[in-house]
Amino acid sequence: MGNKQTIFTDEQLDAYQVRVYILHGRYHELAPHLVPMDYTNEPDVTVPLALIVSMPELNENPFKNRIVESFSEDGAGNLSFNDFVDMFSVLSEMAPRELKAIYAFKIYDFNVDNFLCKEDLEKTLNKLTREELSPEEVTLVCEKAIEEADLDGDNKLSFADFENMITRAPDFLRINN
Ligand SMILES: [Ca+2]
Ligand SMILES: [Ca+2]
Repeated sequence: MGNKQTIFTDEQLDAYQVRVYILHGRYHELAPHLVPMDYTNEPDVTVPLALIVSMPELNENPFKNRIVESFSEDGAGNLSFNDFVDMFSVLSEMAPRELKAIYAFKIYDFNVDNFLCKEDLEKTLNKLTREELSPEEVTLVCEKAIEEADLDGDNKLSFADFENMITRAPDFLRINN
């Protein structure tokens, strides 16, 4: 975080610091027994997934567990304060599209093998549509999506294939609702 000053204007930096300050208050509130108020020495603390997903921003989100897992350095959903800040930055409306794409890919990769296979996409589509499509429709849409986006023909989507897919179907970037 040391080079933020060179990337951001003073005004943006102030806004960033205020946001981090507010987020720290909320991080502390989630687990007052774990999280100290004084964070100047960046203590080695994490808050478990079960507490994070109870937050109003995530509570109703069908991807909540995958979102938290994707931002946790240990992969199991325990978030350090830095992970927590990163998560809210990506979920914010202002997040750059490229960053959203990177995390959407991680979130949809349910079996964490760095590819989106048909099963990953089916789970994703079921969640995005809140189970409103029939299993046949889901299979059809996912087969079609892979067929159209799969640039190297291995029948699964790498990140490059996924970027190809979201240029046609930007709805796949709506991870925050
Ligand atoms: Ca996968
Ligand atoms: Ca492929």
